[in-house]
Amino acid sequence: MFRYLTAGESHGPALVGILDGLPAHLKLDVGRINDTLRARQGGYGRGGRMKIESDEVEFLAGLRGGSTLGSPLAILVRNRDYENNRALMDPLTGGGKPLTNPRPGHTDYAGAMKFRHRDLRNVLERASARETAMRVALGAICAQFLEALGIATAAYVSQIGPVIAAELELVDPEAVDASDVRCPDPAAEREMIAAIDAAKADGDTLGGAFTIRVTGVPAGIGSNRQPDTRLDGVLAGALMAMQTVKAVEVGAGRDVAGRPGSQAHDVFALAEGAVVRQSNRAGGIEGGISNGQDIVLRVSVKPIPTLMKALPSVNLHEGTAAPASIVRSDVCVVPAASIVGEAMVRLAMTGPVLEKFGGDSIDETRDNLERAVAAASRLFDVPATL
Ligand code: EPS
Repeated sequence: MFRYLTAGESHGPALVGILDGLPAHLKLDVGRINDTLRARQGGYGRGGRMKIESDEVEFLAGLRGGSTLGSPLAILVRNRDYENNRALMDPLTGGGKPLTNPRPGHTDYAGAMKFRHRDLRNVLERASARETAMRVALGAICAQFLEALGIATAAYVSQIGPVIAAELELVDPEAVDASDVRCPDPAAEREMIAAIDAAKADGDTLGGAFTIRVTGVPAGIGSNRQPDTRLDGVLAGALMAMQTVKAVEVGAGRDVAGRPGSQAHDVFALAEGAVVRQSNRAGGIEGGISNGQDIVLRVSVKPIPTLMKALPSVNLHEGTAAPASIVRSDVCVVPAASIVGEAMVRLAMTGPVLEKFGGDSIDETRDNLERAVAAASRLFDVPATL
């Protein structure tokens, strides 16, 4: 069984992660993992924290000579900002003036009620999106596993606030990397940056959306066997389990609600003896199973809840009306969220891929995949008389 866990507070000593179930002999390029961590730190609209951090992964277990051993991987990303917050966050002696005014939309209030924390810092430290640095590191490892099987992900920002970019089928990763908002549509990019500047000047924040495409996915990943084995449920669940995410759409998504059936599906046709589709409204998944087309997911995120022009709140200690706590934060995290979303998709794909193809070494997994794909392509290759 493939699984992972993360731990770590935003201003504690480090983030840690365990990834269990990857096959042996997968050569890992650590430089590429660090490149992805750097990409998460970037994006127009980020706040002061990212100037302090310089995220890099350290391997503690499961890797020898750069290759996986088949044992659990244990990794660490240090929080440089811990040095500035030792008095607050030291695991043995940490403490300080409590935060008392919950931010509407943040975990502050619900978490305080749940854990009976009188200091909201005890909630926000784990709720902070700082934690996603570890998800990105773990996802970047899974990316190299998936890539060894020909499966890749690409993401781009398709909306920031009211600015919506042109829908793209083919995304050039270099154009995404070159864009400050990870949007390869230059006209939309300019408007997005202006929208972020305006929100910042107003003490406000902006949400948006990003699109993720998974290519090279063989048919047959996921299952209609049980609700929790359906691939669309697994992927949407993983993406909804990110801070700020409020909606996930697969393929044509919400649009199909208003279409007749004749315009909602992807009809079959034959081209040179092969089964083909002319559209991908299903987003590559039918009945919870990948159908061999690209998987396409659109993810909508809310504006982050820390506003410099604070929203109305209450002081929970004094029982008085008071503005929400203001802590250092970002104006817009959509570009960073697109990197985290890609990580979540990579993590969420890895389990079902391993369930389908198995393998204790990467060669065994690849052999199994090749055999399964070849067998599927021969499935209807029978004499017409049968
Ligand atoms: C973040 C780290 C945080 C915030 C932000 C994202 O750092 P700090 O709280 O020290 O400024 O910049 O967190 C939030 C958006 C949030 O709601 O907590 C990061 O590493 O992505």
